[in-house]
Amino acid sequence: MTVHQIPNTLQLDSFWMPFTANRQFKAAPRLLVSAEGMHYTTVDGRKVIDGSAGLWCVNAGHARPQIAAAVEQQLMTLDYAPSFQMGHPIAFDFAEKLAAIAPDGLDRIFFTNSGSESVDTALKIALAYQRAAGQPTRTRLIGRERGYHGVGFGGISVGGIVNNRRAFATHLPGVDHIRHTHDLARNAFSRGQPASGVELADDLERLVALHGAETIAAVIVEPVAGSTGVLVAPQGYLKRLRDICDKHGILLIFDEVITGFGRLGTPFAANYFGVTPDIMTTAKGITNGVIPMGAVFASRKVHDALMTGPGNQIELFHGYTYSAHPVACAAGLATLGIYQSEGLLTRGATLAPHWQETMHGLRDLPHVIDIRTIGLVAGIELSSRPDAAGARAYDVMVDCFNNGLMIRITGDTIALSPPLIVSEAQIDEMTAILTAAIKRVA
Ligand code: PXG
Repeated sequence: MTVHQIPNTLQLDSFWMPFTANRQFKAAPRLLVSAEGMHYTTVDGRKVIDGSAGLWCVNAGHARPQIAAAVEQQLMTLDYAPSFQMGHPIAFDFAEKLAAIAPDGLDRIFFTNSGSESVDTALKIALAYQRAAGQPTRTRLIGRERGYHGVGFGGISVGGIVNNRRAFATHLPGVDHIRHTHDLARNAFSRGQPASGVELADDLERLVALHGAETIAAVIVEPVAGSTGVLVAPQGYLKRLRDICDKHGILLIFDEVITGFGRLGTPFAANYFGVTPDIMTTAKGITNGVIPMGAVFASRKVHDALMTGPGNQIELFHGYTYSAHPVACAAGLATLGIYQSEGLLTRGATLAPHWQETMHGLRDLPHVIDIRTIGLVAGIELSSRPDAAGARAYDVMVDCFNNGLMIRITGDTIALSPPLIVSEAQIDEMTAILTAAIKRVA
């Protein structure tokens, strides 16, 4: 792979970086210039093992030639084509192939360009569905505390992370939240689904009692929340949520932006938990992260309710210039091909025992107050320094990076979610770097 020379004149001022402490970063930048397989290479030529699959998206590992070839060929064949009142075969082909691996019956696919757009699309589909189904008073959307659903106004309204909300005063009206399921007192050091907390699903009954079911359109939750600190749904929780939704005519939306495409060792979290939502949002791994894309999977019930009225009318007034972008579809088809030929959508299940054992082996390190594992995900929560929430995990992240491992942090929780091609030896290597970092950081 070519290592690009960074000109000495490289200026960092103009790029206003997303979700980054810009001034801190620019004072001591961490620059990545190439990637292959499980590794990044830094600007100073160091190899860094990818413990986070980029941002939870590079599930098949970096620089896959099949994807690059498919993208190049597509660029030279049909580089762009609209999907409004026009179509191109590769979009239909990709949708059919996604439908074939979708959880039970979620086989109607709406393309977007990101997780945030998938969330906004899913919320809009839910509202449109209720209206079409003759329930126009169902306009209320319910999220969950500590939920992360991207950064659109819909997503931050149903989301439950205070920093993503407090600076932006305007939220969708009528939104409410059920309680989060994180409970260190009862569930610390859980492997897989925590044993306690099924009753937290009953919080939805509380909101039904408060607002009236006839005002509620949909509930959106992450089956496993990633960016809010690896929070796994307790045993029985999602099934109970499903039952309460069914009882009250509320749609259930799973946000599978990080859990989709093999992260838990099953194609989707819906498969892992054996609970099927009405709508599922995806992005990230859909194209191995290499071309922006997202997709919303809807049930026939939801889709068909909107396929009414005169045939010449647009059924859903929604879509993006780049919905079903042909190059993204090409990347997605090639990605799916790799997932299937290499068994990556279920490989996490094979690796999970080693992963779990290794990660839980860190429990006696200093400051570790919890470890949570499921599939190929781990959250390692550190106690916070007094008056400096997040600082300890940040220092661990920097130490890891300087010693050859990329991780993600949120608050004082370290999140690991490597590409699904990771070997057991690489899991051990990552663990060794992380162990040394946690020991070094006071
Ligand atoms: N829903 C969920 C559940 C997500 O995790 C989004 C929506 C938004 O996706 P886009 O593509 O609009 O960013 C996400 C994104 C992290 C991290 O390190 C997580 C995300 C994004 C960036 C970093 O935890 N999740």
